[in-house]
Amino acid sequence: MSRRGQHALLLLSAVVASLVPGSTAGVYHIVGAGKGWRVPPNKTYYDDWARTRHVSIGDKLMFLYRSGVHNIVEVPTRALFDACSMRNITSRYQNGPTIIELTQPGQRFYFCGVGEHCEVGQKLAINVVLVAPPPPDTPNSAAAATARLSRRAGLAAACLVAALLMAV
Ligand SMILES: [Cu+2]
Repeated sequence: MSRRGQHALLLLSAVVASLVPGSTAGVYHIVGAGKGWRVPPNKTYYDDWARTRHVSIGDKLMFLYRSGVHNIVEVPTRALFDACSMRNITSRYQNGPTIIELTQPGQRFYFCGVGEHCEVGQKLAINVVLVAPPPPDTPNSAAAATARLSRRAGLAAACLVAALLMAV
């Protein structure tokens, strides 16, 4: 990807982050930030990214990649994840970009099933935590409206990023 493309992606990540209030569920996390979902520059790239994120139930992971170049497989255990083993896949996604909604607490394990991409670090382990309920005095209608707005903004940003990925 060109430098310009990377900068635009970073900018869009920031835009998405700023549109989504931190206290409500439904935050979009662009996996790998400006790099998207690809063979990373180093083996700990996605680990390092995950460490900076607080991911809770109702949030979405956005994997930005081109169909056919990368994919996403999910495995149920750390052992399978560590071994990049596709013997027991629970989900597979291959039409990029992919948005995965996180509906359960606990560890989730994803990696790319193409070639040796997992072995060189295209893998993501993420811990999904329960989010505290909103304070009782929060007006429900306002919270719901905010959530709807966030979702729309996130989707719009995802479409923009996807278009950008195809263009560069
Ligand atoms: Cu890949």
